This record gives sequence, C-alpha cells and structure tokens, in this order.
Amino acid sequence: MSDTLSPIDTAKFVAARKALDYVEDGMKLGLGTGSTAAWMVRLLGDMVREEGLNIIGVPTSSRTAELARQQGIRVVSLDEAKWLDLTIDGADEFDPELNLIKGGGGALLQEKIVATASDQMIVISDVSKRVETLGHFPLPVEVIPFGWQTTKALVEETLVAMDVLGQQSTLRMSGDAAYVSDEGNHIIDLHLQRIGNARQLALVLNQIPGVVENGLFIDICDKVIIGHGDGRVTVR
Ligand code: ABF
Repeated sequence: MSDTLSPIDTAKFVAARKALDYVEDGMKLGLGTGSTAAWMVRLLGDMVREEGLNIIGVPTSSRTAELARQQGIRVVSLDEAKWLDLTIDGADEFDPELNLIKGGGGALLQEKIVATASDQMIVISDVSKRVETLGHFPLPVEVIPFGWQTTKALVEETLVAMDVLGQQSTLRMSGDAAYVSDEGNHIIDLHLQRIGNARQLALVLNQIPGVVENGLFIDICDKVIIGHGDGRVTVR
C-alpha cells in the first residue's frame, strides 16, 4: 500500500503501522488526532475486523471518534474507560528528550488528558518533526473565549517577562471566524522559534487565568516511532 504514497505519507503510514505492534488484545487505547493518527485508526480497524481483537478506543477528538466508529472500533468516553493501557498519537515536534509540541490539529486539550490517563504514550511521526529544540512550530495555547484578548495580552506579557524569543502570538482562525475546539475554546498560536525552557514555559502558561492548556507535552511521551520516506522505521 505504501508504494503508491508520497514520501511524507509513506513515512506517516509506516510509523502508524509499526505502532500497532504494541497493541494487544483486550487493550483500552487512546486514539490520537491528525493524519498520522488517522492511518493508525484505519489500520487498527483492519486488525479489529480481520483478527477479531477486543479493543476499546477513547478518541481525542470528534474527528477521530467518527473515523474510529466508521472502522468498527468500539468507542467509549474516557470517563467510561477510566484508565488506558496505551495512547498512540501524532505530534508537531519532538525533541531528544521526547518532549513534544502538539495541537497543530486543534485537539491538544483532549490529547493531553487522554495521554496523561494512559500507562504509556507512543508518538507516531514522520522524520521532519524531529528537532533539537522545540519551538519552530508555533506553540498552541487553548484559551476560553471569555476575555480571550485579555488572556492573549497576558500571555504575551508573560513571554516578555520570561525573555522568550519572538513574542508574537496569533488567534487561530477557521475561515473568517475564530477556530473553536471540541471543548468550545479558542487557540492562540505562539510564534517563538526556540523554547529554551519548555518545562518552565508549560507550567507558567497554565497559571494564566483564561488559559486552559498548552501544547507542550513534557514527560508524557514514552516512545517515538519515526517513519522515513523510504519506508524505514526507527524507534526512539
Ligand atoms: C495531532 O495532529 C496533533 O497534536 C498534531 O498537532 C497533529 C499532527 O498531525 P499530522 O499527523 O497530520 O502531521 O497529533
């Protein structure tokens, strides 16, 4: 199947396929969001249908919930599942310590809650997302709509106080309107270029009233499966 794909899609596909080596019958799985995670959900659906695996899936977005149901995967809420064996999700960037930026797809809040409620989190990624230092990809911050401009200003002030490079921030749009997440919130993207102390920034951002969550995933990811355009896979 990967023969007909572009190099980038081949990389995503092979990473997603490799992740299924870690799936066992009877597992409760967190199902990520994004194009790489969508490959994983489709391939998991094949496994469930062909091998009769008993898998319970907790999706990280309404998009993934719909796809998983279409694939015949049993979908339950996190509250029903309570705790998960494994979450498999994509990312926007990962560094050598396996810290991540996530949320480019707008689902960071549910993604972080689900990954944190899992014994293990595996990220599936094409090789282009590997970086030495996080921050080139804009860092998403989910904020409640009430007073979002004030929250945005406070976030910018905080970045200045922390001396984080490139303090520009933008409200994420969907056409002419502000993007609205599955939880009814907006997203502010921080264009930082380089995040020197991601752990500290993640903590400080979440102290600002109006901020619900940020896209820095620190000490959450256990393993990254990296797909390459030539079909090779490496595991970190
Ligand atoms: C989700 O989808 C996100 O956290 C990340 O923003 C995005 C990655 O998308 P893709 O797999 O399409 O590159 O995993």
